[in-house]
Amino acid sequence: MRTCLTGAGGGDQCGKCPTGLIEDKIYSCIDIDECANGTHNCSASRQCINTYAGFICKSCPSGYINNGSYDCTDIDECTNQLHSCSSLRSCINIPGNYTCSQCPPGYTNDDPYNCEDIDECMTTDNKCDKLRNCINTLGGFFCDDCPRGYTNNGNFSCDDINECNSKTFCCVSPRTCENTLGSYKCSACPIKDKDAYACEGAIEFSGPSFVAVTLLGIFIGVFGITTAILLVYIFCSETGPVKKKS
Ligand SMILES: [Ca+2]
Ligand SMILES: [Ca+2]
Ligand SMILES: [Ca+2]
Repeated sequence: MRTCLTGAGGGDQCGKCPTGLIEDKIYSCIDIDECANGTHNCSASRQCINTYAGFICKSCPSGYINNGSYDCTDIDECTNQLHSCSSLRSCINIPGNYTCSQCPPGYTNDDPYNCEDIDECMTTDNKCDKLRNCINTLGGFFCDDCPRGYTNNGNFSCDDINECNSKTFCCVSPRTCENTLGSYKCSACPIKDKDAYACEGAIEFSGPSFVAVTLLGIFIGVFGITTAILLVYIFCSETGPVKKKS
């Protein structure tokens, strides 16, 4: 490996060692370990591997691609569509890897890539009035409409309808309307109740509510008296006091 000058002995008479080799004590050339002595130029992410009369840099770790013989370049997984972030999360490129942005409100971030809906109806986030059913949706929830006899008060609560004030009751005179939560009732008859609305012996609609008079007048004109009375009866059954289960 070492060329001596013609006719010369060893020592200074011999030529220089080739690149990557160094002269030892007996005038021969031995390998330099560039990895051990720090004279290699592999980047920090590429491991140095010593070879005879040289060295090589190991391939870049995952998340990087080789940039020439010594360096690495980060792979941008976001712009190259190599990521697994769900459509609800943005891809964020970082050296050697990528990460996904936080999930929008209403979802958990337990999974690094996907978002899982929070069932607010099963948590303390459920602010629905007990009269309104909580309906879970992806990313949120809502409260179902209030039951009969109530109106929605905002997104969560219910307000009782005062049927007596709104004149939508069906009590027949002499019975008067008394508002209750979710309904109304007709005051007690002096002698005997006929049903929920009238007294025994009273003439139907002889002193009816505003609604009954109005409806009856309209319905008689349109449908004739028999059908009209039936329609008013159905209206009162639908909107009147809730029948108690016996
Ligand atoms: Ca990256
Ligand atoms: Ca939800
Ligand atoms: Ca009421």
